[in-house]
Amino acid sequence: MEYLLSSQAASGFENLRETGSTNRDLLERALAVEEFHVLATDFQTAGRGRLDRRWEAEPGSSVMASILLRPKFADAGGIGWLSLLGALAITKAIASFGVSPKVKWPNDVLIEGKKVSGILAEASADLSTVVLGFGINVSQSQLELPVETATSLYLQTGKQINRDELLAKVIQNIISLYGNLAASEGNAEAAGLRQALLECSATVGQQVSVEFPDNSKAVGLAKDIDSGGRLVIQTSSETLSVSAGDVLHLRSS
Ligand code: BT5
Repeated sequence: MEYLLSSQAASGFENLRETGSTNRDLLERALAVEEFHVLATDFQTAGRGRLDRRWEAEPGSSVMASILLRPKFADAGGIGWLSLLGALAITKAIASFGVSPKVKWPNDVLIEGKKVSGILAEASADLSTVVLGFGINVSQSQLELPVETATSLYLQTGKQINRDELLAKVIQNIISLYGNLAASEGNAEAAGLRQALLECSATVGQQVSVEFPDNSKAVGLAKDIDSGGRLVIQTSSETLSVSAGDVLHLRSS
């Protein structure tokens, strides 16, 4: 697969036919590459999700890539926005192919309630670098997808979308949204990022159940996303700001 458009959009670009994880590879190479270097692959044998979960996709069926960022924000809250920034960049890119995606906090892009894309932001040990990795399901049939809750752009549009064109748009959107966030010193409100995200949020305004990494749970109304990218939940007894957890959208009865 040729990635001509994508290589023009990034400051440096490599596509590997196969690797373990583009996030792992780019973190290992963090000191050797420039900001906005992109590593893409046609197949991952150990694709990572959050909390040791897996990202799985058949060879050549999806966009899988990671981009290197070196955030130096005066407002430390900006770091907490990076996976949401990635989700917004993907949402805008996908919308240009005629679908209506939404962002599910903290790192999913959904079309009609099904997951078409997942984002994983990982920092280097010295915190100088953040690698923003993303998988976008492009050409899979339902049988080729790893879980029932997943969908692909092919299933949603009936069209085979060019992966280079899609990845180039995502890279351009990430660089542009990140430029605004950096110019606002990491303040997502001043950068217009918070407003743009709220406009396509599938989560804010919903009754949700949140499962925390320690397996405890909270149920309430998702009210807002705060300056650190945390989900603000109103439960029957308190207001919680959640920085990590899995959200289940509850149907209103
Ligand atoms: C994510 O984690 O959604 C983040 C996925 C990030 C993947 C990219 S690919 C390029 C880069 N390199 C990496 O190694 N990773 C990044 P999480 O929210 O934890 O969701 C993981 C869950 O999504 C799994 O447990 C499955 O239930 C589901 N899943 C796995 N593969 C999927 C797929 N192709 N489409 C939709 N859902 C999937």
